[in-house]
Amino acid sequence: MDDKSSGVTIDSNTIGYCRGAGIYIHNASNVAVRNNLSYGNRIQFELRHDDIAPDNPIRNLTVSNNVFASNHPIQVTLRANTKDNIFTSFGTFLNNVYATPFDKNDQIYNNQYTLADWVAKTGQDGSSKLSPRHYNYYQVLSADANLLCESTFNTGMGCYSCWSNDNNCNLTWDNANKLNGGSARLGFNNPTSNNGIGLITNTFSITAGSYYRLKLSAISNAASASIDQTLLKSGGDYRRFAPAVTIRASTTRRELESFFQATESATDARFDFNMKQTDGPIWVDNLSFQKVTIATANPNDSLLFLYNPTKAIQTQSLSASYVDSYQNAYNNQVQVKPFSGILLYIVPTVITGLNGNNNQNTQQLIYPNPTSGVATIMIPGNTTLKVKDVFGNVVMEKKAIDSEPVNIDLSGQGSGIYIIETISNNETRLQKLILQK
Ligand SMILES: [Ca+2]
Repeated sequence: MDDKSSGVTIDSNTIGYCRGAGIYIHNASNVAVRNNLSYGNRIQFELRHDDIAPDNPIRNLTVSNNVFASNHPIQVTLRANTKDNIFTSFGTFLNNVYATPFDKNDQIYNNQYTLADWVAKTGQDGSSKLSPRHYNYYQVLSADANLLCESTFNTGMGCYSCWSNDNNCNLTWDNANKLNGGSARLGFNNPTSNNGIGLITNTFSITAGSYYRLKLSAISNAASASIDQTLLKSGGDYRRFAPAVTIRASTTRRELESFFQATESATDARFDFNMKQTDGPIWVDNLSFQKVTIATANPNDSLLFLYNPTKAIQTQSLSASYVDSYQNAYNNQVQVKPFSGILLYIVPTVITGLNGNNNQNTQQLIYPNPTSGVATIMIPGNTTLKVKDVFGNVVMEKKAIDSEPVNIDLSGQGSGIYIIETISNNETRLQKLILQK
């Protein structure tokens, strides 16, 4: 809806794969946006008020029962840029789904803010929901050692330091089990203003073009604390070696994960975590920065986007278990209404062990299966995983330390059946994985 539009209803549309915004409200007011599915666009829903029609701010919208779903980390689910920034006057928002299935941090608004931040800004959307499922866009195939001098903070602070504009930062080791045992507490003495404050790591080497994964657990005093994560040169011009990634900590613990691709090689890189004094203190734990080899996900392995362009209900059979944006389950088929779309999210299916020894408590999940190359396997920690061909030859072996998804890349192997053998607590389990290239 462009300049000075008013009195329009946008109802029951399906919009997908646009290079710009799926639904765009530009200097318009009194618009109802309801029952739409906006998926896989560069921006799913955008509100903009600018100098083209400065006297026509975004007002009296009714935005309800829409699904705004991104299928790539760079896509924006919700964007609002307005001249007056009077978010509370945008109108009524309720029962929407803001889905970022490939962003586990659930940063739905301008890719920096959570749904809770949006609710706080607008007073709306309190009934709205996030993605019913999350998937790894960056599938980690292997990870090198932690480049940071401390990870667990269980015995001290290692070699971290802090900075602030007014030399009042206060970095202390907190052993009060704020996260997991000891943690790093970044605060300040006598807050001076809204000046920045930062946590600085040790220096390490990085390689141009390589990917790196940053993981941390965080909790903050503020309901929504903005943290800019910056990979930069330690000293000199302090130039950045990758675009900064902003994450949000809150009063409830969050597990945060970000990926960076180094733009150049350096032996003096470091990480800074920058925040505002007014958002502090913040506690950080389980911090790691690792060089990783990755594959990127094909969204179509996890998400099924269907559109029915006919006047009759269409029935689509399903080869896997799915849920829709509202957590409704679909196992064998889904019916799509005339001229309507639906977005389904795959639910990893349990593969019955070939030895018939499945224990309900330790079921292992694998998806996609069949796979065209990379598959993700959910296994408990301390597990050795072997991939064997049908002749029993080991084509890959991995050791999982943590209880986190393990990704295997079989794109260099031939199509066919592979056996996934996992050994955990002296129990050997076998699963079948089909590779279809
Ligand atoms: Ca700890």
